[in-house]
Amino acid sequence: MIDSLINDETIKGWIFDLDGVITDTAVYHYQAWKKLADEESLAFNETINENLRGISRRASLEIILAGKILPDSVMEEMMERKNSYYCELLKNLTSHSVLPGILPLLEKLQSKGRYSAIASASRNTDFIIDHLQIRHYFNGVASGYSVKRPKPAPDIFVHAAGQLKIPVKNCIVIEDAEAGVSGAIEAGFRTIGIGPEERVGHSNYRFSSTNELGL
Ligand code: B16
Ligand code: MG
Repeated sequence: MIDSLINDETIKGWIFDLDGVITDTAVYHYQAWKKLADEESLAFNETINENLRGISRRASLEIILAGKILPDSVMEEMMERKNSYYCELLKNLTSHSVLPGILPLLEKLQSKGRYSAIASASRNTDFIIDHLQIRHYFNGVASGYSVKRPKPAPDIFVHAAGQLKIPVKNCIVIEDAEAGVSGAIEAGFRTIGIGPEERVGHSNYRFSSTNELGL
């Protein structure tokens, strides 16, 4: 199925989510949030972590706080602390940390003359793509700094399509998060979901894992 999408001349722009599609930093997010949560005696486990997929740092903290109201300055300090733990873990990323199937897909797209961009909620996007050594595949990079409204707002995908100068209807978005797929659909993109039916079953095309993208 992926080959027919690559060969589809109406799909000129390919917009990739980062965490969960290009690399798996979710495990580092989990470890960093867990450390913060333990320090603050807040409940945190893998199930709560699953709800943080694709959403912003602030929205993630709000979920972990579970209704607890704190001054903005305290929240800012917590987000910074979590990010410092996370950035320390990100130093483990290398060119081998790209998920299976992604490099063959990026190479095929490049050889076909398609354009690719990243659309990630992460403010660490540049650091991550440089550590993965994949920047040369992309004609655009949209990150957590590019737009005001985070996913599930469609803004980041529209921004990435704008960087590629390709209309939304001629782009496809690859996402692992429910919020990401919903945002892309709202803007009129075609979508490829990576993951289980319960999470990304609303995408146009679905693959259980990135492995299947390289076939
Ligand atoms: P940061 P994506 C998202 O990346 C993650 O999935 C999400 O868990 C994280 O909270 C968000 O980036 C912000 O990340 O704290 O590094 O700015 O899936 O949109 O590539
Ligand atoms: Mg993601």
